[in-house]
Amino acid sequence: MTDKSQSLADQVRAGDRRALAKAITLVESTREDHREEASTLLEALMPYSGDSIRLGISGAPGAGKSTFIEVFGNHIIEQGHSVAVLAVDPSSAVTGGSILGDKTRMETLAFAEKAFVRPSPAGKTLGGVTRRTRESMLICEAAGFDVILVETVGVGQSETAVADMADMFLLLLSPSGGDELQGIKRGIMELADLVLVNKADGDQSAAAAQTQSDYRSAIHFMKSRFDHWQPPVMTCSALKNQGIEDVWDKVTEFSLALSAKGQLAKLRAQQSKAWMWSETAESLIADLKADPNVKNLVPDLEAAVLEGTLPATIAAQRLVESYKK
Ligand SMILES: Nc1nc2c(ncn2[C@@H]2O[C@H](COP(=O)(O)OP(=O)(O)OP(=O)(O)O)[C@@H](O)[C@H]2O)c(=O)[nH]1
Ligand SMILES: [Mg+2]
Repeated sequence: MTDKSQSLADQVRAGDRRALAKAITLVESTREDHREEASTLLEALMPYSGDSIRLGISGAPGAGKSTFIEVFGNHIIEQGHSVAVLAVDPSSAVTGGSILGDKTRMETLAFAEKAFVRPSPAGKTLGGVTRRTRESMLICEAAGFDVILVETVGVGQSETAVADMADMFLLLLSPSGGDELQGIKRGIMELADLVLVNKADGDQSAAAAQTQSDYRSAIHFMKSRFDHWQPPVMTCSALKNQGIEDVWDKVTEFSLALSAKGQLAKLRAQQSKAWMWSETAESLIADLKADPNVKNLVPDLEAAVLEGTLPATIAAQRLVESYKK
């Protein structure tokens, strides 16, 4: 362990904000020497992580995630907790960082003493972002945050990534007029431990109640993630700050139920194991792609596969064979 990593680890544990931000920047860095430093830092902080409620929050663009997190985060703080907000934002590569807008919507939370709001790095692959987010989560826990909110825009694959690192997955919806299920894929619905219909206010109240009842019937026929938990469907208004308490109560109820049955430890152990394998796969692929022999082969093989003259399976075999030599 280098002195540098150790002293950064100490500062993080002491609750030093700047050290925390620096530590996260370090794990987000793609520089080879930074990776090594990051690993020692993580190893030093690992024993102090894990003592939090990890909550994944997802919803379509405009569902009100940022507005919700602002009021929800403040409520959690009022209950005596401290909250870290991390974002997995696969769209930021395209939009150049919608999270910047988010920060302004989380105005009071971003400046609250017991909150830490971290935008996601822009321009990274989803895999890269989620790897860093998971590590950032551990760092925030070691820094003493006992509630971690991981936010993602619901565009498909990122929900699975977030559910894979959270204890509980909350799906935020807008009220919809009709009875169709907002184009939310069944797979995503099945991830949800709590479905929350936001914007249940003003002239959208009736639509919100309708949406709630539609989802209640839909979810009834789905397999829930945990034996002892039937995902509730609730309504709230982030804008009017209504129903937020009930959501937090449900979250703590879930967390207690999961811990009591020993399911939380089991879930996290499984998540860690899956993480190990996905890390292994990612670094193997990176290593393979950097191999000079492989590099030489790639253009021809890709061209042949694109033209349809070579089956992808055979091309893949050749790449792996040449890597192994
Ligand atoms: N009426 C009403 N409007 C809301 C509510 N929550 C959010 N909104 C509005 O919905 C719009 C989108 O809210 P955001 O919080 O930015 O939504 P988001 O899900 O973070 O959006 P992206 O970050 O773009 O994915 C804003 O104009 C909010 O003011 C609510 O409870 N009621
Ligand atoms: Mg937002």
